[in-house]
Amino acid sequence: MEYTMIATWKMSYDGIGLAKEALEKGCSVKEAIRIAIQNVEEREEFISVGHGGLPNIDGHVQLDAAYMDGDTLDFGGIIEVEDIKSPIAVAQDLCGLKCNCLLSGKGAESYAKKNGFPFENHLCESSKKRWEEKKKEDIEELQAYEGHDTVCVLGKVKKHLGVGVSTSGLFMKQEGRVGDSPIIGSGFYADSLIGCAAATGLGEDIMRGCLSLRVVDKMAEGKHVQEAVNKVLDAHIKRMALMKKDCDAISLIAMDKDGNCAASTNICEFPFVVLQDNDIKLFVATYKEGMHNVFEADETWLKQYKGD
Ligand code: SD4
Repeated sequence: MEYTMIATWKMSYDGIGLAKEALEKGCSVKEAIRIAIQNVEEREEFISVGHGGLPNIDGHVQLDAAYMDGDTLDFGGIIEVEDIKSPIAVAQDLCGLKCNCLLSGKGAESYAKKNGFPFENHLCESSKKRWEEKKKEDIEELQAYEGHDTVCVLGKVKKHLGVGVSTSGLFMKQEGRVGDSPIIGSGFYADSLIGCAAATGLGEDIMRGCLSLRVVDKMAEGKHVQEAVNKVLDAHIKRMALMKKDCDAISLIAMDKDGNCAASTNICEFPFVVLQDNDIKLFVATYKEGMHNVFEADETWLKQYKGD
């Protein structure tokens, strides 16, 4: 397999198509991942990433993004940034720096400005309206977890693995709240000698298990990629149950060093996109009565699916 990609949610389908075109012309894994993620970041209809993203409690769209290079183990990320046009582009630019590769807020924004990255107001009418509606609900509701839509893209070109993520994080999050997405080992991890993984869902529950690194570790132990994601998620759910805590929504994607892909979830249905053997397919991971399953989405499924 010359190149392979796997990405979270149906919304990544078009971006993976664009990445495929670039891969056919010989682009790098880093470029392919950027192309796939930027397609989602730019589109207002995808309300949980980039332009038109879900605002925080004060009505600001604050974005997180990260990138990791599986060959060098370099990573870069930005946390809680406002109005950077493409967060993934800045995260990729930071990836490779020995220090200062993970920047937050004002520091990240001034880095982007200094380095010529474009800015644009991400709080468009649709996100403002969504925020105004939600504001009317009581405070209990405001704190409830909503949404589950970080775009995570894993890629492999020849033997080179990479992973990128981009998100507006939780709807109505507190100012300063950091989710798993820009946190290495939790939201993402890549090692070209083993494999790579990424997570979407409630960041706090993902971080308490450092789930992406644990999936890669399972593969290092010799577990098949599908077994790795299922086992890590099941063990985490079980560990949380010991504390009488319900594990909120979590979905994982992973790829091993040979390009075998897998996904696992604890929600009813989690769609994901795979580019393999020159073919792009939409799959759905399911979770029912403790059992994991994966099927390829067909027309009937697509017609009834309401999410992104
Ligand atoms: C977070 N993992 O900030 C993210 C949420 C997510 O958009 O996946 N949703 O916790």
